[in-house]
Amino acid sequence: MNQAEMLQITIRAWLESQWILANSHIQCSLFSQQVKSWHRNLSTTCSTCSKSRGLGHKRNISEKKLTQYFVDHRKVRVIAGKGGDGISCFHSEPRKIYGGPDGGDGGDGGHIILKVDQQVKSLASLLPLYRGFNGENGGSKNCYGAAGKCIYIKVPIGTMVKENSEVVADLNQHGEEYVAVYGGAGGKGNRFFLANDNRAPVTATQGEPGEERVLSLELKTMAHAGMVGFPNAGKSSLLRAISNAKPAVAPYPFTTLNPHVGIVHYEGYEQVAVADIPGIIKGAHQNRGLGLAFLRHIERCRFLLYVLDLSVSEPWTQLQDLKYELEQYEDGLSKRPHAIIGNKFDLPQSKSNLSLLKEQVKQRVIPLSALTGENLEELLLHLKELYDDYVKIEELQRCKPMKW
Ligand SMILES: Nc1nc2c(ncn2[C@@H]2O[C@H](COP(=O)(O)OP(=O)(O)OP(=O)(O)O)[C@@H](O)[C@H]2O)c(=O)[nH]1
Ligand SMILES: [Mg+2]
Repeated sequence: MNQAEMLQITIRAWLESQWILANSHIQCSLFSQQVKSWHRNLSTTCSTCSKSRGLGHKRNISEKKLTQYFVDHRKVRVIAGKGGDGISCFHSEPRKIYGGPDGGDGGDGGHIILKVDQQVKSLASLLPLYRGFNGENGGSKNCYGAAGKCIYIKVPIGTMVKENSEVVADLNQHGEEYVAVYGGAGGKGNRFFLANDNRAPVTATQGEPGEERVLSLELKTMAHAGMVGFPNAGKSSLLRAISNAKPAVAPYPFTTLNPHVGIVHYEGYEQVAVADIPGIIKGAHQNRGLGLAFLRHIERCRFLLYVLDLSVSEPWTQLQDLKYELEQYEDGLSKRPHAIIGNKFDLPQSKSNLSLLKEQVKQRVIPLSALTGENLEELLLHLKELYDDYVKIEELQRCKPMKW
């Protein structure tokens, strides 16, 4: 082998080694890309990775937006389905000319039913008009038409149904149903009219139209305890302190525009529902302020928590005014089992106001601070006592106590 051939072999070997090196580089980069894509795929499905990435917390809905979602009054027009028509026809087949009447009946129209669903929290999803399904017409060969399906309208617990301002139904239990309108009966086919004196009837009747009603649905908050107080007394702050509910809190009146319900958990899985009812003002029974709309919610509560602002002078006048408003709205409403709460006990002027309040009011007053959490235990224990008394009374009257 001469020198030139030796040089050629070395160059070829060097080129081959370079090619292998380049190839392995390409493969490596392809592999690393593959690993990256696996990682990307894995990271999207892996719960720990997604946790570490920090999913954004769902923001609380503002009170203003909540007002759009929370609807506690709706007028609906409900029209049940029409019954299907019966038909008139005669059976005929080869060698059987006079087969007799065989027109089937029409199917009944579908009802429209209000059904309580505890998942539904407001009347916002209700439409202004519901039309039921019509029944099918009857057919030849004695075929009956199919009945129209029922339409179920889901409503929240505590829905009151009124017609011409008269209460026609009060729906308080999960799963309870109220037939708002009945579907029309199906018409009769001519087979129905077959009789000894009429062997070939041609009569068939039409289906009846479905019922039609205009109903107003009103939602009354169902809770064991209802917090009643003037605006800014600290009702929402108190509800936040004793439950997981998150009503808006701000240093101006009428922050809360809708009732909020919070659940207080006790031992043995007992749950007491407490409602924060928007502020009542003097003249609320004449529809001043947020007015009658919210007195209606108080009516449903089994016992009341009067929340007074101890930082304001003469706090007993708040209690008198609140009781007066409730009494004007409904006789005996202010006398329901109740507790009197003196809030904002942490403020300096509250101490002297509390002793004055105790002189004026003979009942027990629970001083506390929703802001600092001072003396909340006393309220929670008293709330349980009120709840236990309510359950006992319901059981004595052989009624089922409301469970949340
Ligand atoms: N110092 C002090 N401030 C409180 C206490 N409780 C509530 N506040 C303040 O009082 C103001 C009104 O509180 P809210 O809880 O919004 O009062 P509310 O009764 O729900 O008011 P409306 O929703 O308007 O009816 C807020 O600025 C609270 O921070 C308390 O115990 N101590
Ligand atoms: Mg409030």
